[in-house]
Amino acid sequence: MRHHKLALCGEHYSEWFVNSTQRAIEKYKMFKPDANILVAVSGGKDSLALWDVLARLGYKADGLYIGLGIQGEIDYSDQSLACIRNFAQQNVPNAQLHVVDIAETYGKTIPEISRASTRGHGKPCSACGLTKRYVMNRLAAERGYDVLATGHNLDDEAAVLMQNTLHWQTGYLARQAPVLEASDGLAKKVKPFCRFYERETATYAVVRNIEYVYDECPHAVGNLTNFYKTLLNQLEAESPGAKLSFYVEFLKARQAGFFQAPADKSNLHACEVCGQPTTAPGRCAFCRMWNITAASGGALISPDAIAVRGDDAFDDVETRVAETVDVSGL
Ligand code: Q46
Ligand code: ZN
Repeated sequence: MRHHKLALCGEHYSEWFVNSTQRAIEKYKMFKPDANILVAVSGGKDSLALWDVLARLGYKADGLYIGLGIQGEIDYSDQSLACIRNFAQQNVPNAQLHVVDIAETYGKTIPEISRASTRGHGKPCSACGLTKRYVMNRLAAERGYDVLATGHNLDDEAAVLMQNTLHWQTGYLARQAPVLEASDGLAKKVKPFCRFYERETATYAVVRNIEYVYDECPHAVGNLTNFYKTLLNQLEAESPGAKLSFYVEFLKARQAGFFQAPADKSNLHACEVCGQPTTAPGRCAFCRMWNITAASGGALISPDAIAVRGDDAFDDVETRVAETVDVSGL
């Protein structure tokens, strides 16, 4: 770790990583020791490492996997779920894993709904982002979680920061933070790894023998965020520590009040179909994209719609239903 001037063996690296995460949790007041945490897991190194670290720190942290139905050359979604289930059995045996399969729950995969809606525009990322945000918020609220944790690392945050800065998106800059407090029915969101370089989370995953999906989602290839990551990596190679400084100094400026969020929250109201907060009149963007109406059933993710699975759940990797897996009995 050049920028920290540290050289550690595997065991001490792991200890340093876990302790640094706890310091970030405390520094940014992410959650208290008794918080009920929902970790959004994709099958990649960051989110699985995060779930692992939170469990090792003694937090009560469950997982949420959203099956997007993205295959590509590597069967991306199936591989991701298999890695997550394997990880959950071995590393967090007392936790729960919620699996929401989008095609089973809403009738189409993400690529299919993207093609069917005007949000497609070639890549399904817009439809995907909207759907993931919705499902995460809604499941966190319906299952009574205090906070939603994601595995965003410093490289992710710095790339988004660069993108928003180059376009002076002051509203987005005001909302880019390690902690977004709960408001108007939206879950509190935290990013405990926001100060770790991507190579640091990857090293932790390797040191802990965590098997994760190495490949990115096939739709991530060539996206703008990756372009900014490449630029920032060039900067970092010339000036070690530049990424961390860019992000941390931004957080200080933000804290000092340099960026103001637009006061659009006052326009939030409940979607007339699903009840989730929205600024759109009538139905929220999610219900409109998925063409969900009161007549078509409305609340598709509800505690009743999620079956609690027994011990055989992990034998059925092809399961396509929204489910909650209790891994404590394995
Ligand atoms: S948005 Fe786009 Fe990601 Fe969804 S379709 Fe894949 S690349 S997974 S973070
Ligand atoms: Zn809605």
